Formats: sequence, structure tokens, C-alpha cells
Amino acid sequence: MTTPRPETLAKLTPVLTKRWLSPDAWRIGTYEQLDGYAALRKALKAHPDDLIQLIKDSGLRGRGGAGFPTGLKWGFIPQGDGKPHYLVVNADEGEPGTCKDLPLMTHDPHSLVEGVIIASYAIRAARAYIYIRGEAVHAARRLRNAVQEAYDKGYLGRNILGSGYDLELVVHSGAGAYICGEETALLDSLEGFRGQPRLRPPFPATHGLYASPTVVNNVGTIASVPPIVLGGADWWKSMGTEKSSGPMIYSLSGRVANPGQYECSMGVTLRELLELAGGMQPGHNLRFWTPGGSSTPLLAAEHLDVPLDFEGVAAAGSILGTTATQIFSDQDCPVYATYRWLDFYHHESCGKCTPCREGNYWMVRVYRRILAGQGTHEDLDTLLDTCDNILGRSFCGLGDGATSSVTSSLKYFKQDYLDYIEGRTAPKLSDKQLVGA
Ligand code: L3W
Ligand code: SF4
Repeated sequence: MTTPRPETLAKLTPVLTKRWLSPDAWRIGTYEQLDGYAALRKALKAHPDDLIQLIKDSGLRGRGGAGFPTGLKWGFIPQGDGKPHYLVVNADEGEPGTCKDLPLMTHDPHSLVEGVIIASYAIRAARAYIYIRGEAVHAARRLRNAVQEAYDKGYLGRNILGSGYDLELVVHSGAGAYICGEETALLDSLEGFRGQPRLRPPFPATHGLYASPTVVNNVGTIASVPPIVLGGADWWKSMGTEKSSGPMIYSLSGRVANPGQYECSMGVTLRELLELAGGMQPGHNLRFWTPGGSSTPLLAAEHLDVPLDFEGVAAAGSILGTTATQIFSDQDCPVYATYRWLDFYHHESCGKCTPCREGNYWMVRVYRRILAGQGTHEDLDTLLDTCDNILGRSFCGLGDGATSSVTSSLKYFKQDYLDYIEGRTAPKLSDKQLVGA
């Protein structure tokens, strides 16, 4: 266990999480007492274009994994086109290890609702949707309650706060498919079709929901909007790094003493996060970790001081992704962990394209063989070759993401694979588990 140092503790920057520990923060009365809906009042007095410029100036980047500049995306919405515009919030948090949006919606749902209203006003949308993961029953209940409270208080519906602006907000629960977190599959699902990715371009910004201009943003992105409106772009940029501005919610899970959500300025390192979280569990030493969920290449103990911002993680050969740091120790097996992630991608593959559908199916079978002590040296080449045929050849990011842990675990932990193949590690799977992929 490491004792937190005061200078490290100063790195906690509660902005999106600042109300989480207040009693009943999810109720509108508490929210209003803690600055709630003050940003909306301010925003409704501004011109929509000025709000888009403010978000551009803040440097806010998407919190759903890709880090696309939010103000730029809002600016893509054509104006004066006569078509309806939509805002869709991607609340389908399903990436293994990722746990930042569901706690936000559970503890502080009004921050998302307020962000939705401001963002919709900025892009001139009269209808917005929050697409929430089907299994997240409690968060959806909190969210629906918050939406109703906002309607009752005149923050939603017709002529919001006497501004003349109208907005309807619908909370839609999905049916529990990871692929529906891909923005175009999400739109298909929202339209009532089977959720499968659409060809991009055209992007949702011009051809989104019902073929109309649509902004799709992650929960954390939209919940960042009210603090930016209140605090200003310079204040937001005073946190984080030059190209990755603001705070970010990092979720720590696995072999860590105090798992949970830690909101810090972007660019914090895993070493600092671990100090905040009380260090590793007793008796465990860090061996490997994901910087941003299971779709991001693994990093190793040597990467403890990598700045966790978009550029820093990319320079280390991985992706910031959803800032879901899953921590594994010297008592965990990178081959088995990779197999479990791969099994997830194989199960969640929508089947639309061959590289992902077939590639993941076959790779799961190879992993089972290796873990059952029946692998060969050629299997390692087969895995790399299959990844080569999935990465960049898949229809959407799910296929690419599936290869991340395979290639990175082979890069850093090839010896662990060889130990199974050459009989130094006891098999983890039985012969019976070889089939059925
Ligand atoms: C208009 C253009 N819009 C790009 C928009 C695009 C989208 C955003 C980013 O995947 C990643 C993925 C996962 N005109 C545009 C444009 N856009 N060019 O920008 O797009 P893209 O394709 O870079 O990424 P994506 O498809 O949004 C997201 C990774 O995140 N991930 C997992 C995420 C899981 C969750 C979750 O469970 N909640 O988010 C982890 O790393 O692999 O690479 O809006 O339309 N020219
Ligand atoms: Fe479906 Fe996988 Fe192809 Fe994406 S990459 S479209 S999830 S089969």
C-alpha cells in the first residue's frame, strides 16, 4: 500500500463528480442549490453560434473513446437546411472495465439533462434522445425521474424559461448489445431496426437519425457542457494539457486497493492514480493494465509514468479510450485475460463483416487450444496474421478493438504464451472447453 502524498491528492479535480457525495444529489432541489440549471439560464441568453464557439475554444474532446473535438462536431450541423436536427446521447456504456457514465447518471442525472438542453439549443435541435444501456435499470430510473422533474420545472418542453425555445427529451433503453454503442448502430437501434453499423461517410452530422443532421455525443461530453458555460473556456483549459483539456473521470478496477472513479486533470499518470486509490492490493505488484478499456492495447509496469491524455497514451502505443484503467498484477495471466476479452468481442460481434465475425471466432478457438495446453508455436503466427486481417479491414471499431489486447499481449508477454505451449504453465482450460466457440 502506498500512502497518498498531499501533492498527488491535489490532482483530484472534481468538476463532473463534485456533487456525487452530496445527499440526494440526484433530486432537482439539491441540484439547483448546487449551481444546477444556472448554466442553462446563462446559455439561453447567448446566441447558439456563440455557444458552439465557446465549446470550440474550450478544446473539449469527446469522452466516449475517440476524442473528436466537440465544438467542431457541433459546427458540422448544417444551418437553415429546413431539416429537423437531433441530439443523441450515447449512454450505452458497455466497454469492459468502463464505469464512468453510469455512476454519473445515477449520482447526478441533472448534469446530463442540463447539458442536453444547452447542447440542443446550440445545434438548434427540438428533440433529443438519451440512449441508455438496457441493463442499467437503476441509472435509467434516475434519469427518467430527472427528465420528469425538469419538465415540471419548465426546463424542458415548450418555451423553456420563457426563452421561446422548445425541446422534447426522451430516454430510450437499449436491449443490451455492445455494438449499439457504435454511433450508427445506435441510430439504427433507435429507429427500431436491428443495431448494425452504417457505412461512414456520410457521418451522422449530416445523415444521422432519420437521415437528418444529428450530433451523437457521449454522456461525459455532454455533462461537461454546463461547467464550461459557467466557468468559461480559459478555466476549462487551465486543467489538463494543451491538446487534451479539462478534467476526466478515470475508472480504476482490478487489483487496486480502492477501486472507483477518480476525476483528475487529463495527463495524470497511473502512478498518481494508484496513489489516490491507495496503491495496489496487498501482495500484488502491477504487471499489465488497460489505459482505456478492453479495446485499447495493454500497457505494462514500465508505463506507470505515461501521461493519460490523448497524445501521451498514443505516444506509448495505446489509446486513451474510455479511461477505464483495469489493473492486473503478477498473479494474473495476460493470456487468459486476453482470451476473456476476445470471447466478449466474439460474442458481441454483430456479424455484418467477415474479418470481425470469422476472425474473432477463430482466434477464440486458438486461445482455447493454447490455454488447454494444446497450442503450437504456429498458433502465435496465426493470431498475428488474423489480427492483421481484422485491423483496418473491419466495418467498424469493434473489430479493430478486438485485436488490441491480442497484439499487445504478444508484444509484451510472449513468454507467457510460450510457457503454455512448451508445458511450463499448467493448462487453465480443460479439453471439454476446447469446443463451443
Ligand atoms: C463529421 C467527419 N463527423 C469523425 C465523428 C464521428 C464520431 C466521432 C469519432 O469510436 C472509439 C473506438 C472504440 N465529419 C468526422 C466526423 N466524425 N470524422 O467523430 O469518430 P471515430 O470513428 O473516430 O470513433 P468512434 O466510432 O466514435 C469510438 C473506442 O472508442 N473505445 C470504446 C468505446 C466504448 C464506449 C463505451 O462503452 N461507452 O464508448 C475504446 O477505446 O474502439 O475507437 O462521432 O461521427 N469527417
Ligand atoms: Fe459488426 Fe464486427 Fe463488422 Fe463491426 S467489425 S460491423 S461489429 S462484424
